[in-house]
Amino acid sequence: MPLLSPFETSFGRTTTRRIVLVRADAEGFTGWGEVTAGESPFYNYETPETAWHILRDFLIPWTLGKEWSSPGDVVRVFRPVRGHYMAKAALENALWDIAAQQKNLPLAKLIGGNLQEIPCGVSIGIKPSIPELLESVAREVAAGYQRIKVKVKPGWDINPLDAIRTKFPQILLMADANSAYSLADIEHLKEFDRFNLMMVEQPLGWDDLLDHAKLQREITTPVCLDESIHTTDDARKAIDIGACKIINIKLGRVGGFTGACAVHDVCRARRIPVWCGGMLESGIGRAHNIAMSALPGFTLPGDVSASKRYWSEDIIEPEVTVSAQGTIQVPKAAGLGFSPKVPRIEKLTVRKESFE
Ligand code: OSB
Ligand code: MG
Repeated sequence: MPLLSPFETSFGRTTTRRIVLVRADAEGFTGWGEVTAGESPFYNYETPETAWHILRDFLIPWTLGKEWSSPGDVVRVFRPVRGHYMAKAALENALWDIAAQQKNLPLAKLIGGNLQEIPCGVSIGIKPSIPELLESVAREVAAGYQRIKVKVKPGWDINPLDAIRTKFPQILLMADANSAYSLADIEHLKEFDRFNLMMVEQPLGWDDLLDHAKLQREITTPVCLDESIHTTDDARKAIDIGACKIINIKLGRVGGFTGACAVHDVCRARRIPVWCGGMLESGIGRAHNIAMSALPGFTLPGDVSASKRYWSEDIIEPEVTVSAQGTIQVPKAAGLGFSPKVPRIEKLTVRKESFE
């Protein structure tokens, strides 16, 4: 699916998404899940190809033809596969979609989410120039988004943040570095403190906790972890050593709804706010993100935004829309609450494999 405009982070530029969808059929119901891995192993080690392999050769054979009392039961069965959280999440989440339809409940309700609407922010990529960045911020603020996140990297940080703060002194603003810095940059990162940022996301190593704790002791801006958090153990350790004050939860990165709810619970018990991250998802992953964001600990605006920011035409109907107040309504219908547009999905399909 070609993105309407390229999205650039400290690790690279995405122009077209290559997405693996999982369709699961059980007892007359159909559930959908999305592998949120990037096209290249630059955010984490997973790609659509690794997910295809792990799903085809391990997770699907272990799931097919079995009886499950809850979709969360697959987590235990998937455990022998180390990591590969995004592959696991796609299949587990498709089963959650089925379970919600079977129980005639909105997916958000089934996982314990009660929010009727969720607060939304946007993630703005690295731009060719500061005027283009400011134009983009102005457009999203005017659209009503409650929080602006900008991608930063060495050479694209102080100046863009300064320009945004000068023009928009009041907005909720944060920066995401996707692991572009190291502890050697600590004096430089201290300069971020003057921009009154809500948080700085994953400034250091993609799998690091300890250095983030050292950094957090030296800066006033709260550190938020993204890449480093996959499990409740990761979250507990990060919080205990002071590596972060906020956690971004991505369904794919934590292996699906069971993991996401568990990380959410650990954070909530320790009064660590969480928010829903995004991976440039199609409507299917986006619908799952909306359901997750209805959990009570998701108190900060997330990176879940309108379909039309990404796609000329999404693969679900209705498309995801955002109100002028920067909120998305959590669907009240059973299951995902959005219908996959199967003919459009078929048209976009370049490879398909069925297992019975
Ligand atoms: O770090 O949050 C991230 C996109 C791809 C990979 C990593 C990240 C992102 C985003 C985009 O920030 C969020 C979105 O709009 O989906
Ligand atoms: Mg991030």
